[in-house]
Parts: sequence; structure tokens; C-alpha cells
Amino acid sequence: MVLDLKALTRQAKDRLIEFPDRPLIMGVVNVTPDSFSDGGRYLDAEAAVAHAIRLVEEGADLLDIGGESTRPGADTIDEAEELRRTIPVVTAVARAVTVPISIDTSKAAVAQAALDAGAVIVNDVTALRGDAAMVEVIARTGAGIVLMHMQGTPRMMQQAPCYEDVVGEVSAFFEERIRFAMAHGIVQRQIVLDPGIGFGKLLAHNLTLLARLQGFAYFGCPLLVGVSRKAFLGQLVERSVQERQWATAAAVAMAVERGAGILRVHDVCAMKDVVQVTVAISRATTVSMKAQHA
Ligand code: HH2
Repeated sequence: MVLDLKALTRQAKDRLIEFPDRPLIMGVVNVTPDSFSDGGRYLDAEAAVAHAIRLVEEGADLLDIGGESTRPGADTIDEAEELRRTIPVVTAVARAVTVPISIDTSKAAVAQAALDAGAVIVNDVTALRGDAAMVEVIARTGAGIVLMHMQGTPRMMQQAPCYEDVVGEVSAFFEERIRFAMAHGIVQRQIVLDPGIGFGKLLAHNLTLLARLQGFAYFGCPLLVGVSRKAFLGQLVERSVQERQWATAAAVAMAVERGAGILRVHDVCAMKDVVQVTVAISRATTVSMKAQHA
């Protein structure tokens, strides 16, 4: 494995997010009517909480709760509606499970309310560019922060994504965002990086980022990767969203092999197995290479 995961313990509010001997599985809980793969299924708070508990029973190490879809073309929702959707769910889930909870939001007020309700990580797909007040919330609370790369905004991002060197540009973005975060009082131990698979990227860009994921290891932050059921997999295998579990498994395995530290997935039970087997094979390869050279 490329990154020594054990060295990547994160601080998230009053908790430490420690990596066991394998990457972590982050289960997705969408409290939205319009998410691309499960929109409307868990819009009712009770259904969302039951789903979250089920994901933990299946082996999720973290949960990511979101109230606003970021699928390509999605409309934004206002703060009151996002608070109404997410906070009762975060509150109830935090009482019901012990795994760390992440709130998937770009709004500082939603992040703050979720952190007060028991979340410890903020997953901000705008990487602190969406709401000027977000950086202060993260610095003051000491919450974990996911800085994700996105070209454009969810509404427009898939219209004409364009890069000369996608890996170089995502690296430069991470560098600038880390500098920005640290200049505002966030410490490196709070930061998780995410290349933003599907966020302002064509198929070739997504594949290149996954193939060269280890290129981001030098930042010394865990890499979060979200490939679950995404459109680029559908382009490769021509299957509907609900039929992309095997395609997701292949992408998760490759991401793990290239150093992903956190896998954001809908199908927790199946992807946990994929991670375990991939890690075992990666580790055996490393051991046998060492033996050969001894
Ligand atoms: N992908 C989605 C949403 N949030 N956050 C991070 N950090 N990385 C991702 O790849 C990522 C994310 C899209 O997936 P989903 O939540 O299932 O759909 P929607 O945005 O339509 O709710």
C-alpha cells in the first residue's frame, strides 16, 4: 500500500479517526428527494436513521449524511430546508451509533448545526470555497474537513470539463486549499483530500485520477474516494445506477490498491469485503517482494 494509513490518524472535533490495518468505509446516507442513486428512498427522517443504523451493522466505519444532492445539474436548496432534512437525522443517528458522523454540506450554518448535533467531520464538496463562513467553523470546532476537488458547480460541472493535466491541476488545487485552510487556523491533522470523482470530469479524467491516485500521497492526508455507482462506471459498462455494484467493486479495489484511505460507498457490506480482499493481496505482494530481495 502506498500510504501508511496508521500514520494518518485524523482529529475530528473531540475524536480521533484512527485507521485500523485497512482503509475505512464511509456509508452514504442521503436525506434527499433527488440523489442520483437513491433519491427519495430515505427522505423521511425515520427511514434515513434506520438506513444509517443498517449501514453501521453492515460494517460502515463512518457515515456521511447529506441533505442536498450534488449530482450533475442538481438545483441548490436553501439553508432552512437543508437544516430541516439533516439535523433531526444527525441527532438521532449520533444517539444510535458510535461511529464518527460526517455532514455532507457546503453551508456553514448546516455544518455548525450538525457538529452541535453530534457530527465530527464536514464533507464540503466546495473545499471551503462555497461559504466564506465555513473555514472559521472548522477552525474553531476542530472538526475534520474533507477538501474535495470540483471544476465548476454541480449545476454546470459536466457541461464542458476541461483540463490540460488533470492530476497536476488537482494537485495544485489541493496545495492551494491546504494553504488556505491552514492560514485560517485549520491544522493538517483535520484534513482529508478527495479528487472528486465525477465532479466536473469526463470519463478519461476520472480514470486517470483513479489510476494515478498514489500521486496525491505526498500531501500526507488520507485520500477519500467516491466512485459508488457513478455515471463514469455506467459509461463503461452501460448499466443503470442500481446495476453498478460490480463496476463499483472494481473501482474500489483499484482505489484501495493505489492508496485510498476512505471509500465513500452506498453498498457497505459488499464493499467492505472488496476492501478486505484487496488489502490482503496488496499486503501479500509487498511481503513477497521483500522476501525476494532479502
Ligand atoms: N460524491 C457525491 C456526494 N458527495 N463527497 C465527497 N467527498 N466525494 C464524493 O465523491 C461525493 C461526495 C455524490 O454521490 P451521492 O451522495 O450518492 O449523490 P448525490 O450527490 O446526488 O446526493
